[in-house]
Amino acid sequence: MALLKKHLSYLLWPLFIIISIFTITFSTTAAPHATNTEKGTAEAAALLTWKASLSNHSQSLLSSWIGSSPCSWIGIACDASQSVISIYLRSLGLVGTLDKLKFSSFPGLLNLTLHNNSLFGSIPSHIGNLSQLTYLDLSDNHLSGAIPSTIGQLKCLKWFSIFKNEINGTIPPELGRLSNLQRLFLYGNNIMGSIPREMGALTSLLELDISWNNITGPIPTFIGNYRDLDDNSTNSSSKLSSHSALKSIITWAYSEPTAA
Ligand SMILES: *[C@@H]1O[C@H](CO)[C@@H](O)[C@H](O)[C@H]1NC(C)=O
Ligand SMILES: *[C@@H]1O[C@H](CO)[C@@H](O)[C@H](O)[C@H]1NC(C)=O
Ligand SMILES: *[C@@H]1O[C@H](CO)[C@@H](O)[C@H](O)[C@H]1NC(C)=O
Ligand SMILES: *[C@@H]1O[C@H](CO)[C@@H](O)[C@H](O)[C@H]1NC(C)=O
Ligand SMILES: *[C@@H]1O[C@H](CO)[C@@H](O)[C@H](O)[C@H]1NC(C)=O
Ligand SMILES: *[C@@H]1O[C@H](CO)[C@@H](O)[C@H](O)[C@H]1NC(C)=O
Ligand SMILES: *[C@@H]1O[C@H](CO)[C@@H](O)[C@H](O)[C@H]1NC(C)=O
Ligand SMILES: CC(=O)N[C@H]1CO[C@H](CO)[C@@H](O)[C@@H]1O
Repeated sequence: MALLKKHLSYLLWPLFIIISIFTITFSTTAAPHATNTEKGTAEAAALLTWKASLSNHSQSLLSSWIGSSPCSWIGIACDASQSVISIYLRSLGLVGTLDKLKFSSFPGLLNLTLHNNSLFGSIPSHIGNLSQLTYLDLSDNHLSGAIPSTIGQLKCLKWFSIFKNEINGTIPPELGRLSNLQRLFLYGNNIMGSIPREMGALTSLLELDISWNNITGPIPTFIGNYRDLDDNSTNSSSKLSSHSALKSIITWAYSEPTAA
C-alpha cells in the first residue's frame, strides 16, 4: 500500500480515496454480511423448495418457514456463522419425498433427523453431498428403493438409522467406508442378500441391528469386532471375538416376525 501511494500522481489521489472508501465499506460491513446472507439465502431457498414439494398439510406444519433467515425456523438450527447445522423434524406428520431437498446447499449440515413422518420415494443418491453429516435418521417412514452407494461418501457419519421403512435391494459394500460409524439400524425393511465383506472395516461399530429383513448367508466372521450375537438361526457364536467393542448385533439372519 505504501509503495502504491508513493507512485500515485496527485491526479489519481481522489480516485484512490474513493476506491479506498469502497474497499473499506465492503470489507468491514457489506462483504462478510453478504457472505452470511448469501449462505442463509441459498439454504433458505433449498428448504423452501423442499417445503413446496410436500403435501399441503405438511406445508402448514412448516408455517414458520418463510423469508430468507432459516435459523429461526422450526426444526432448523445454525452455528455462529448462521450456517444450517441441523434439520430436526421428528414425528411431525410430514408427507412427501426427499427428491427436492437439495443436499449440496447444506455443506455444514451435521444432523438430519426425519424420524417418524410419512416420507416416501427413495433415498436420493445426492445425499452423498452432505460431507459433514454425523447423524442421519430417516427411520419410521415409507422410504423405498435401495440404500444409495453414495452413502459411502458420508465419512463423518456416526449414526445411520433407516429402520422401519420399505428399503429393498442389498446392503451396498460402500457402507464399509464409514469408518466412524458407531450405530447402524437397518431393521424392519426388505433388504436382502448377505452382509458385504467390506463391512468388516467398520471398526468403530458399537451397535448393529439388521433384523426383520430378508438377509441371508453365513455369519460374517470378518466382522471380527462383535460379541453377544443374538442369532438363533446359525450357531457361530464360538467364532466371535471376545475382545470386541460391538455390544450387540441383533438377529441379522432370517428374522420373520414369528413370535412378535
Ligand atoms: C393444495 O392447495 C392448493 C391451493 O390451495 C390446491 O390447488 C391443491 O389442489 C392442493 N393440493 C392437494 C394435494 O390437496
Ligand atoms: C409418530 O408421530 C405421530 C405424529 O405424527 C405421533 O402421534 C406418534 O406418537 C409418533 N410415534 C412415535 C413412535 O414416536
Ligand atoms: C443430532 O441430533 C441428535 C438427536 O437429537 C442429538 O442427540 C445429537 O447430539 C445431534 N448431533 C449433532 C452433531 O448435532
Ligand atoms: C425396490 O423398490 C422399488 C420401489 O418400490 C421397486 O421399483 C424395485 O423394483 C424394488 N427392487 C427390488 C430388487 O425389489
Ligand atoms: C427372501 O429372499 C428369498 C431368497 O431370495 C426369497 O425367495 C423370498 O421370497 C424373500 N422373502 C421376502 C419376504 O422378500
Ligand atoms: C433365541 O432363543 C432363545 C432360547 O430359545 C430365546 O430365549 C431368544 O428369545 C431367541 N432370540 C431371538 C432373537 O429370537
Ligand atoms: C452349537 O455349537 C456348540 C459348540 O460347537 C455345540 O455344542 C452345540 O450343540 C451347537 N448347537 C446347535 C443348535 O447346533
Ligand atoms: C456439489 C456437489 O457435490 N454435487 C454432487 C451431489 O451429488 C451428486 C450425486 O452423487 C453428484 O453428481 C454431484 O456432483
